[in-house]
Amino acid sequence: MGPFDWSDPLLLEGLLTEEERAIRDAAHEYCQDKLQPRVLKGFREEHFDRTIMNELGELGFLGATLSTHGCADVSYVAYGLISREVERVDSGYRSAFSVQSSLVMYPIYAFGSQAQKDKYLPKLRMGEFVGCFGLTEPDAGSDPASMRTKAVKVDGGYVLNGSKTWITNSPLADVLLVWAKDDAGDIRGFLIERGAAGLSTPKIEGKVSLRASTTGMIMMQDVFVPEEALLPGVKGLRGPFSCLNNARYGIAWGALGAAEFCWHAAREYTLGRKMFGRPLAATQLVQKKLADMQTEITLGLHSVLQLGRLLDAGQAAPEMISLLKRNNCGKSLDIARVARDMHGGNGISDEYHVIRHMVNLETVNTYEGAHDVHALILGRAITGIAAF
Ligand code: TGC
Ligand code: FAD
Repeated sequence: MGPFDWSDPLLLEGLLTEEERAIRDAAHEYCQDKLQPRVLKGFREEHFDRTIMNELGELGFLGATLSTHGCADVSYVAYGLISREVERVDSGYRSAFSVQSSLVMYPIYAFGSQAQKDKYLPKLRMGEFVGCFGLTEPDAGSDPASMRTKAVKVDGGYVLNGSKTWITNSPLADVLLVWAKDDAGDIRGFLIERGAAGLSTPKIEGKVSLRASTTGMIMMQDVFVPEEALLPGVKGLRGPFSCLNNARYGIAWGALGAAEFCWHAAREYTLGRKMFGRPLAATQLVQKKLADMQTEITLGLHSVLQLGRLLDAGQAAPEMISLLKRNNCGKSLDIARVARDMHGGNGISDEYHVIRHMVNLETVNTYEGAHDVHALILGRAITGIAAF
């Protein structure tokens, strides 16, 4: 029999390639050295530091799975490992990484014209431009097919009217990918640039979750965009959902990074904290909680590694992504809540970080398809009946 590593029980490390380990190590070092020291201020002041995008760009992390315009062309597993390291610090920082990579660069790469790719990908890759993804509307969240935003064909382009809400980075974005219905009622993607007349992007204030990430609306009143703003390569919900596949996969890794932070923090805290004359970690209840966390994190990590390998081999199905987005977010949220409890009163202080992860994971469990909506996607696959 071999040795047992409590922090990597089923030896995930040995299943990664040398390149994946190197990327993971670079991401870990950057996140711990440069992001962790900034996160408390960002969270307290509800502020996203824009320079983080430039830093992520310089490291080659933005749009890293893409293979043109200087992008790094790394495996989906490597992309997941970066996501895990970023979210080990904060889900809001991982949001910025996901949106730019999977929800803005990927659709331009997959569905854009050559001119759109040449114009936007180099700038987005370096974080010189920030992008955002506008799908959700005030009355169309889980059911984006019911969106009201319209793009009416006019001479030389389109006129857009409507509103999007809960849009990560919309107040900062230089380029906004907005999904709207055309004259035929088909959903199409439009790249709107900041400064377009009739466009505004108010910030949503007062979030209790994901405070280190900027979230806003996109208001469009007779916004004219030229013909070249239309993403030519896709029509229908397949467009936004194809992007969501990638982002949801990254979140399935990322949420576990936050859970790992909480698990390690709970272990250290209960080893150091003495109550009734002995460390809390010497009690059966605490050890059971730590063992439950270890078990769920380990199962989640190995599952998402397998999913990454399937994506790299072109064999993944959207339902597989739903299964793990749902499981890993839900389990991570449970772990963060238990870790918060194990810290006692200190657990509600942001200086211990667990409550920040806990409130962040509430959003992560909801966006990119709410926990129950992914159950319904799986339910449809199991029964053949859509129960939405
Ligand atoms: P449905 O009939 O299932 O499908 C319509 C068309 O879309 C195709 N499709 C997919 N294509 C690729 N990948 C997928 N995962 C796909 N799922 C569906 C499908 O084949 C069909 O194509 P076609 O050619 O036959 O028309 O559509 P529905 O309206 O019944 O969908 C229901 C449901 C619940 C599955 C869907 O609406 C859903 O997933 N809702 C959740 C909404 C959501 O996830 N919103 C996310 C907004 S973005 C966000 O949250 C970003 S947060 C970012 C951050 O900060 O990290
Ligand atoms: P609703 O759809 O109203 O759902 C409310 C509840 O009802 C949920 O629990 C849901 O599971 C449940 N429910 C819904 N339908 C059913 C059903 N048929 N049966 C049973 N239960 C059901 N969107 C973007 O487009 N781009 C972004 O960048 C983005 N960033 C976000 C950032 C933050 C901080 C947040 C909070 C959200 C963001 N979103 C973004 C929006 C996010 O995707 C939506 O909030 C999410 O899809 C859920 O939609 P909703 O909020 O309208 O909830």
